[in-house]
Amino acid sequence: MKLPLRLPGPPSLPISFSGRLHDARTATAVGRLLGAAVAVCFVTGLVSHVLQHPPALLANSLPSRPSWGYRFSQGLHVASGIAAVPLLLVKLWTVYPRLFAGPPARSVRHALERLSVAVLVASALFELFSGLFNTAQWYPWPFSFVPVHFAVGWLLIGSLLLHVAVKLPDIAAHWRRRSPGTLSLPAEDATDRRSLLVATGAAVGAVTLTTVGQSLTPLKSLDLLAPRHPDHGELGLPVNRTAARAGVTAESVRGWRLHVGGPRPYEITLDELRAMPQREVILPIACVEGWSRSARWTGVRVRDLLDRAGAPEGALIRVTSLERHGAYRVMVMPHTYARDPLTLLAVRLNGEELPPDHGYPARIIAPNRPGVLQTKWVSRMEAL
Ligand SMILES: Nc1nc2c(c(=O)[nH]1)N[C@H]1C(S)=C(S)[C@@H](COP(=O)(O)O)O[C@H]1N2
Ligand SMILES: [Mo]
Repeated sequence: MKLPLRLPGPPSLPISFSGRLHDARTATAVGRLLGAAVAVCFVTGLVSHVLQHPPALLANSLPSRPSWGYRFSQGLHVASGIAAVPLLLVKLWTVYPRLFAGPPARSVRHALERLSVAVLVASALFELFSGLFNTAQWYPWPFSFVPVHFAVGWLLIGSLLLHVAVKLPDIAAHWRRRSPGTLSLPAEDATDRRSLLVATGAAVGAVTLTTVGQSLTPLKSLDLLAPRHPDHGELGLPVNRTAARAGVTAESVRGWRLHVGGPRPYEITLDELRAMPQREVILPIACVEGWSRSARWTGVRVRDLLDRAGAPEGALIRVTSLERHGAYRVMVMPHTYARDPLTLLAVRLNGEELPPDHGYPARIIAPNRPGVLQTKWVSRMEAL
């Protein structure tokens, strides 16, 4: 059946949309799923931001456990963002007649409401697509991804809360299966709505199953649409930035020494580092872009290296890479990570000497930290 859509009150609409399922009931049903996905994405995004760029207050007290924490939260961030894409498209399809309904503004209140919806739609599209492009390491824009994605995230959550508040009466009326009184819709539409929701659920299931294997490794064989496959890469671990791209050459690692700064600074060669007590840990690399993979690392505990330099227990540690340029050349490590017995300066990966692309001669591996902070080609460590 045709369902004419008309907004109440004068003046009458210059355009009139008609069609099925462009109604509040469908919009609410899809909207609550989308809202849940966006909420999960926002919270896990905040976790990621705080772990990567800790505010001064938390700078030296972030938890290094659970060791899989970041892997889990970032996997969820990317999975919920991907799941939100089909949900957003269906939601926009259900409401688009209203987006183009005239007149543009009936009152100041109405104008503000439409403005907030415009901000909501624009920020949602921006967040989901910029995030999706980021998982593919594709940056077709002139700005820096992290600060802009973070700022627009707040815009999105703010306009979403405002939208939910404005629509609360509609949401309340349509939340449960049976719409009360005049709001109830003909039976044929209920079947259509069910089909639409089933199809939407199938789309969400399909995009999730074909991408989530990039971090949920038991499902890695289904990983058809994910930009990364967790198995691809030397020694079964993906490589983001190769030694060649970082400008780290055989020349630049020749005669490598590790400088450890503190009250009793010292330098050691790779052979001396290998002669120190070696530990083995199983820890994941969890890239902010969504892929993650566990591996077996062997090396010296960072805290043993620091103790030898007399570094104070609570000091922040600055780690510097051989790499000449690049945003991840210098990394600061809170003492909670530096003192964790799982945190190593690793020299071996999965039983083999570290290959150049994985950070030869030595790299950091720490629990519950974003991949970008697992510094490769380490040359210097100092207590601040
Ligand atoms: N020095 C340095 N270390 C680095 C990077 C880098 O660009 N330079 N990339 C980081 C990123 S983004 C990730 S996800 C991890 C894991 O990348 P890998 O698998 O290429 O080692 O290494 C990190 N360590
Ligand atoms: Mo990364």
